[in-house]
Amino acid sequence: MNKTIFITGATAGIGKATAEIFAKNKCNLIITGRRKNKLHELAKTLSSEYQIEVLPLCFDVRNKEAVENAISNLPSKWHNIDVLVNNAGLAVGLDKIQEGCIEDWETMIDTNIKGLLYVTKAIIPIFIKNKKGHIINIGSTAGKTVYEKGNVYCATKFGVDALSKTMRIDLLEYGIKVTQVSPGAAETEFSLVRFKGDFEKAEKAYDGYQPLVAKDIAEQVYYVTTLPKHVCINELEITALAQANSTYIYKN
Ligand code: NDP
Ligand code: 8X3
Repeated sequence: MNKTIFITGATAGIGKATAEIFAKNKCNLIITGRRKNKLHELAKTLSSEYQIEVLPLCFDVRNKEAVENAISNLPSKWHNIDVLVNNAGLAVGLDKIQEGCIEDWETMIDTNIKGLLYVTKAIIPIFIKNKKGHIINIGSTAGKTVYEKGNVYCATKFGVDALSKTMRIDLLEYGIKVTQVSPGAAETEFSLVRFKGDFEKAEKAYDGYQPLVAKDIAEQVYYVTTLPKHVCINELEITALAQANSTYIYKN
């Protein structure tokens, strides 16, 4: 039977590439994001190209009621979810702590931590009922080593790291897998969002080295779902060849 994969933040970047690779492998998809047009366009393309079923759900992960409504109203044929990919997330701003913008901080905390928790809380009962499930949290190298001006974004990804580890422990008794996939710099819309639409600044983030692309991460997300039932990868950290961690990138 085809697997069903629930992916948050599938309108761009890593989430979109993840949807594409699972679609290629004949999985049915529930894809989410705030940009309705992009979401519906992707659903249409993937369902016709790969003859799979795709359910687009448009909501903001920061909106607790919207998350609960979307998931509690899933048609029964969509209850057989195998994998949740908690991917929706962002950095907003790159400022020293003393110069940071509180609104930016709140957006990151509300999306990267609280949003991930709302979605996870709504999906876990389905996994427990089905006696199977796999949660894949997209962390970051920023959740392993802090860097200058990374402050609140790093804090949210350190938070995701702690949540991934504790989810793994708490869900042991239900046989639910938890994997954290922690990418380094990947060229997506991430920097454009971080720099609030400033293309020049966004492009500079990838000057002088070859960064990862979304597909590099998506392939690893797919890989961790292909292992035997008794095998769980708890953690994968993936960087470009030129990047050792958050602070060391070899640039020419
Ligand atoms: P993109 O900006 O390309 O994609 C982010 C996705 O998240 C979009 O689909 C966006 O959809 C969705 N999203 C953002 N905020 C919300 C929200 N409030 N509600 C619902 N969906 C939301 O970035 P990436 O693909 O690079 O980022 C994906 C994940 O990877 C993030 O968690 C990021 O922190 C992490 N990451 C990225 C790295 C990188 O260098 N690119 C490295 C390490 C980790 P929409 O706008 O339509 O809502
Ligand atoms: C994204 C990678 O280094 O820009 O999580 O924070 S970084």
